[in-house]
Amino acid sequence: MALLEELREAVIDGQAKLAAAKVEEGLAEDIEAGTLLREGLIAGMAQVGKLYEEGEIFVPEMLVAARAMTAALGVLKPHLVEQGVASSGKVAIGTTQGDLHDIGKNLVAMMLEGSGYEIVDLGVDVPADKFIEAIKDGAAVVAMSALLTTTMTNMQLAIQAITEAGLRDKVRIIIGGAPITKSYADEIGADGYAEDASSAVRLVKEVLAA
Ligand code: B1M
Repeated sequence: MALLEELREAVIDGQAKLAAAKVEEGLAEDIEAGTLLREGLIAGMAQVGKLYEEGEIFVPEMLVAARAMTAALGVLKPHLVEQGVASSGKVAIGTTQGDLHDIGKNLVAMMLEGSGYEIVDLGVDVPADKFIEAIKDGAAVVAMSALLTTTMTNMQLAIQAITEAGLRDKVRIIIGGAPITKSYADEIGADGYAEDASSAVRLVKEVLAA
């Protein structure tokens, strides 16, 4: 579909206004929000990652692509959320220490918020003590995101710190992000792993019911 191709190109070229306009155009044409997200925005960003790996683009281009994706996500947000799913529970979410990637984390937060959870967004580069504070403030779930192989290990350190603070049995801890796997979640003692934002919503429901 031409519009999805144009949306991917707008993200790859870092054209924020155009990306947002293409999402609006897609919605007006009744293209599903999930399709615009997966086949437009996420596919465009995957291509950005590939171009970076191949040395065709550099960090500044990745950054403008991220801005374009964020702008387009802002338009998409009200259409992504599930309507009227009554659910309770406070979820503290953050990107792990040393890691500045926040698009995936924001997407997960957005979908959880739309499913009725109260979100405490701790932002990026979140040290263990911030997660601990959030648990003390009543977060029932801690969701950690990592995009770098060098920062995913900080998830384990955060879980250790939460355990040492005597809070491990008060909270469910779930993790996600491109380098994360279920076996890594098991290895570091997390309660679950979600591959994408919609599975994160299902996972939160599951861990809170367990
Ligand atoms: Co960075 N970067 N980056 N980057 N960047 C990657 C991750 C990389 C794979 C690119 C590459 O080499 N192909 C690579 C990591 C390599 C590795 O560790 N193996 C990389 C690198 C190397 C770096 C720097 C080190 C580059 C440098 O400076 N030399 C640097 C590190 C900075 C730091 O964090 N300390 C860096 C910087 C940046 C930017 C700032 C320029 C920018 C981020 C801007 C921002 O986020 N605001 C950026 C970007 C944009 C990327 C890529 C291109 C795109 C990431 C993204 O937003 N994807 C990325 C390549 C790629 O992923 N293909 C790359 C879209 C997003 C929707 O997907 O985040 O995977 P994702 O989230 C998904 C799932 O993973 C899951 O759900 C989301 C929705 O489906 N999920 C969760 C995520 N978090 C979850 C939490 C959960 C559950 C599910 O909780 C339970």
